[in-house]
Amino acid sequence: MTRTALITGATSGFGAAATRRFVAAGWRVIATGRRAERLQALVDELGADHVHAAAFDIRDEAAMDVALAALPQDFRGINLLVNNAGLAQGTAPAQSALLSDWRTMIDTNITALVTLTHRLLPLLVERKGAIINISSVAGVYPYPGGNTYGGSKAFVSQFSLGLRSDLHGTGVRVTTIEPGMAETEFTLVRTHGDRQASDKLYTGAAPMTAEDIADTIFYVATLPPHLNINRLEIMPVSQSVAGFQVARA
Ligand code: NDP
Ligand code: 8X3
Repeated sequence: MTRTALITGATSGFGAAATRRFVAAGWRVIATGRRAERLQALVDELGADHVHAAAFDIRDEAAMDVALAALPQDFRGINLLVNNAGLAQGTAPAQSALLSDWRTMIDTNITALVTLTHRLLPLLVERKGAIINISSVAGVYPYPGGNTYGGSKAFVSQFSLGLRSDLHGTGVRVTTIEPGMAETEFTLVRTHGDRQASDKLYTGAAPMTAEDIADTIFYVATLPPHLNINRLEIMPVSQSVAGFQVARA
């Protein structure tokens, strides 16, 4: 039986790679994101039988409802929700960060994620489906400039564990994936479009690729139904966690 995944943030990075990975395995994918032309390119590449493009700003609750109501019949039986859309904005310390950046991260990484999850939970329970939430190592380990981004991802990880508790006995699986550094448009977005800064971060660092994370998402989604990975932390070998810092007078 063909299974259907709704993957948010499919216009780029992990979401686009995951869309390709799931379709290659015969799934149908509802691909979301704001950049409609990129979603259309996925439809053109992978076929309208396999990909349905739903272009909307995930922070816009009314637009989300319109998109869900407009799903074609073949794409209505959602088995898997991949909450991937998200972003970091800024690398400044908290005391000089922009409040508008913080609000954008909270609205996208937290509020939109819980809203979509709330909308789809009844269907996922009915279908004994699964939820995969994309968190980050930034939600587990603090680093300078991580402030609200890390906080928003800590929410995602803890929300996932809470969902798992509440969904006990329903057969619905919930996993949070906590990736480290992966080369996508993430740093371009974080730096408000600084290509040099993005290239500098990844050059020579052997970061993970979007395909690495897509494969991980697919692995989690296709485990035997009696297994649930609660949280999965994954980093490139080149990245590790450093210790404490001490300020001296
Ligand atoms: P990209 O910037 O390449 O992709 C982010 C995706 O999120 C895009 O498709 C973007 O679509 C979508 N998105 C962002 N804001 C909105 C919005 N308001 N409405 C709809 N869609 C939105 O980054 P990644 O693929 O790297 O990031 C995917 C997830 O992985 C994020 O949650 C990120 O925090 C997380 N992550 C990334 C890591 C990394 O090192 N790359 C490591 C750990 C976690 P569009 O702009 O078209 O709307
Ligand atoms: C982003 C991962 O390592 O850049 O979520 O903080 S990292």
